[in-house]
Amino acid sequence: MSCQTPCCCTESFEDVTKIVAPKSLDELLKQLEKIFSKDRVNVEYVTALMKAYKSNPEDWKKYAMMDQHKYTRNLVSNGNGKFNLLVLCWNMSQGSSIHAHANSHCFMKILDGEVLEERFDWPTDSDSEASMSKTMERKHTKDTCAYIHDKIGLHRVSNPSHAEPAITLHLYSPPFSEVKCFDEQTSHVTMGQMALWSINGVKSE
Ligand code: CSS
Ligand code: FE2
Repeated sequence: MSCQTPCCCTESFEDVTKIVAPKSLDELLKQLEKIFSKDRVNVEYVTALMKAYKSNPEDWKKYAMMDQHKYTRNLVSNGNGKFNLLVLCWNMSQGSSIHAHANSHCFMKILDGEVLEERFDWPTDSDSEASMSKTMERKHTKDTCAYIHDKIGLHRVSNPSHAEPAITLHLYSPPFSEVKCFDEQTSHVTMGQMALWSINGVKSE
């Protein structure tokens, strides 16, 4: 059984004070594989571990493929089936829709630039045509790590800069390929595909 409640895992089955900062993205991935081989997810520990890795473009540049029209998802690893690790590239002013996370854990570490996260409540009635209510907005800066789960709410992520791209590292566990997307004005739901722009540094067809 994996833990379904994001905030219940503060027991010290992994001790945050004993984190050894990963010296590279590869090292981070190895530590993540070990952690996620267990059935429980310690949100606090994974957040701290992803934060402890100091972003080095040499590690992730092969995954950083930008597109002019839409942000890209670039698969780094499928985490032995336990998680997907992706580099997302946000060109100037690009952003996601408002979306959920298929009941998975979502960790987002900033590798370069800054992103804006806007959080929303789940609509109470998606047939009501009511606009969605924003609960929070926050900028995330380089080397910080954010976390969200459906139990916390919904969010939209964007690169607010008109001058600099932003690069983020996302871990989704369990992995998923479809997400619920929401229209801000009407709360209407559509399904979105988590299409991959590249896999292991190779552009998808
Ligand atoms: N879930 C979004 C990115 S923000 S977590 C996506 O992959 O499109
Ligand atoms: Fe998200």
